Amino acid sequence: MGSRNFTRRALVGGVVGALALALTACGGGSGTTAGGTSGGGAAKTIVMGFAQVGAESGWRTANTKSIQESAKKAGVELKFSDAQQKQENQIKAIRSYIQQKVDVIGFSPVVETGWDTVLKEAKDAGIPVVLTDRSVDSADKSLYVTFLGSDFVAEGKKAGEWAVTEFGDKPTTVVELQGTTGAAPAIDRKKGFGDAIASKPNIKIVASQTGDFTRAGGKQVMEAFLKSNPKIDLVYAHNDDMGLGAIEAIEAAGLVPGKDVKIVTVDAVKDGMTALAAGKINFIVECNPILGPQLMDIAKKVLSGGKVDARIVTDETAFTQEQAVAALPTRAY
Ligand code: GYE
Repeated sequence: MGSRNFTRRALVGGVVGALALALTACGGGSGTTAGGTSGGGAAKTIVMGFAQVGAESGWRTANTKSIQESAKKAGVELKFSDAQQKQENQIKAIRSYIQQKVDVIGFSPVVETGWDTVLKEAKDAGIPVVLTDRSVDSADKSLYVTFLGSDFVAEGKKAGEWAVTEFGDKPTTVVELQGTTGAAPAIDRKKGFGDAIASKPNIKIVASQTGDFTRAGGKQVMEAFLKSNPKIDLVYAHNDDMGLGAIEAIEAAGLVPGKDVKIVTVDAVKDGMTALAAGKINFIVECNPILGPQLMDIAKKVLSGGKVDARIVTDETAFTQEQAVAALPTRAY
């Protein structure tokens, strides 16, 4: 239970390729690297198609860099596409990877719903799909090999628990900047936060709207929130970028971010951590974008007939201002 074995399609790349794959598959146990059997010159380079969400945030930039760098390091040939946060572009990219007969597809779905058809096409073509970062809501779990990424509900919960500690029994008005509508991290971070403050009727979300995970979106929505809400105690932004946009709006309104209006965000990318260290953000829940090395390991394992867990959760923490000051000098992203 909890793990899956994806049998790779046979005869890909002709007889030589099939032989190389058969060799790696027979090797089975530890120490075997898919496509990396040395000797006999039959090594086959793994080709991965990666369907990325876009370039909407600092988190995404770090994630893309991690995937590209670790592919290079692992000797994986990467075909990369940026869908500009559009589902139709991701579907096109996946279809083109299927047509190109890549060995494995890595995929970070912009929204949760609507993937069954294209995932079925990949499955029918014998191409394993590894979900990274965000998940899909498909009932048929055989449509993908594993989901590697964060527990977004837990992240939202950490943000909410911080709010409960920070504000206690004081009447508190919260505005929420949601991530992309329909995206797993937007749905789950909303839920986790809501659960954490459920027992505190004094902490009220008075407005909640999407800022699409972007700085410009966060700024724009925050401007509107400031106009229609006379007193805002806390901004809960589903990512650092929207929190950074909110800072601009708060300052433009003549208020002091971190003091007059407190801010809690998720991600802990460099710009967010810098604002936290400066006291403009009050607390950040970490979301780890460095998924590349694990993705490459999973691809190799799956293609050599190995088993991988159906769900791989990344390790994460959270930061106060003091912790951000201490962490910043060695922060990689
Ligand atoms: O938090 C946000 C990005 O899916 C975890 O997407 C990711 C989120 C991340 O745009 O900054």
